[in-house]
Amino acid sequence: MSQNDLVRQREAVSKTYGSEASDELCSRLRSARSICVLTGAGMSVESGLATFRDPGGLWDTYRPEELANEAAFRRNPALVQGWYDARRRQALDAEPNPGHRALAKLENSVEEFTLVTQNVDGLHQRAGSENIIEIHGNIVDELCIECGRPADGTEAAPGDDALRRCRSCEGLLRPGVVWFGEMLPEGAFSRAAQAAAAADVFLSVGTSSVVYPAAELPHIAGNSGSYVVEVNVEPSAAANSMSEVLVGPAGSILPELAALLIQSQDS
Ligand code: BJW
Ligand code: ZN
Repeated sequence: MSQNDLVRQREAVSKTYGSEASDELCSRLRSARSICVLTGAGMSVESGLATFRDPGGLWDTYRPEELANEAAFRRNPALVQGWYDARRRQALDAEPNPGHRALAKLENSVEEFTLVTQNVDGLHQRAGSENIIEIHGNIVDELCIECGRPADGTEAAPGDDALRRCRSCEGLLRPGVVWFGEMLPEGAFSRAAQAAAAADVFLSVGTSSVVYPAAELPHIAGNSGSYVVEVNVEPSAAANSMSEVLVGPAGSILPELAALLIQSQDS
């Protein structure tokens, strides 16, 4: 988005844009019984992992249609397995950042908390979050593309064609993530939509809000009366429909939000 687009987008709406929570958000957070958070790739930038669509992101080199769908995998399995192997190693080597840890703290400070993540890197779990719905799967998992049998890790030794295959049927192993055109894990979206609708405060963190059905969640929350807040280094495609937009890195803003809530409970 150009600087002019950004200014126009900011002028077009009357809501709060800033890096600090408004008084309204402070009071909504303090009285919230239920909080739901949706996270995207921006959440893990401060852990050293690239986003998809930002300059220098994962799709600067390959377009999504070359990698993140079943047809691409069948066309060039070595490329796709190799790309996911590299990303799996990066995810396992990365550490949760202060934003991940702040969400884990938030979970312990409110009666109901649901974390819906589009991320496949497992960093929320490693930061201590518990009630997590991984709507796009997890990069650590692998399964057979033909029979669905989960890999057990012993398939790692490459065969003649250097591709990992299923022990039962010799089918190719694919990552346990959700590609374009595929259904989300069973029940995952309906549970996420329920949590969004029940939330007093809904946070949309580090996502461009262009991939569906995840991008519906802030609207579901807003239509059910939630106070819907975006946390992003720049306003996303959904910024206009937010109650408030906090512009800045998740690793700084989320710890501030968690501190607001925790301090108010201590006093
Ligand atoms: C920071 C930051 C910092 C940076 N702090 N912020 C309705 C309308 C139109 C299309 C569809 C529709 N419904 C379904 C579709 C089709 C499709 C879709 O959405 N297409 C659109 C792109 C047009 N959806 C699907 O196919 C989904 N399935 C489905 O709907 O099933 C039903 C169905 C089945 C069959 C036929 C029809 C329907 C599945 C979607 C799967 C998405 N998969 C991917 C790949 C996962 C595997 C992998 O990891 O490789 O998931 S795509 C990719 O995008 C990945 C992400 O989870 C997802 C979202 O990206 P995200 O997280 O938002 O990242 P970015 O890079 O886009 O944004 C990063 C943001 O961070 C930016 O805003 C930065 O500013 C910000 N940021 N630093 C805070 N420090
Ligand atoms: Zn198989």
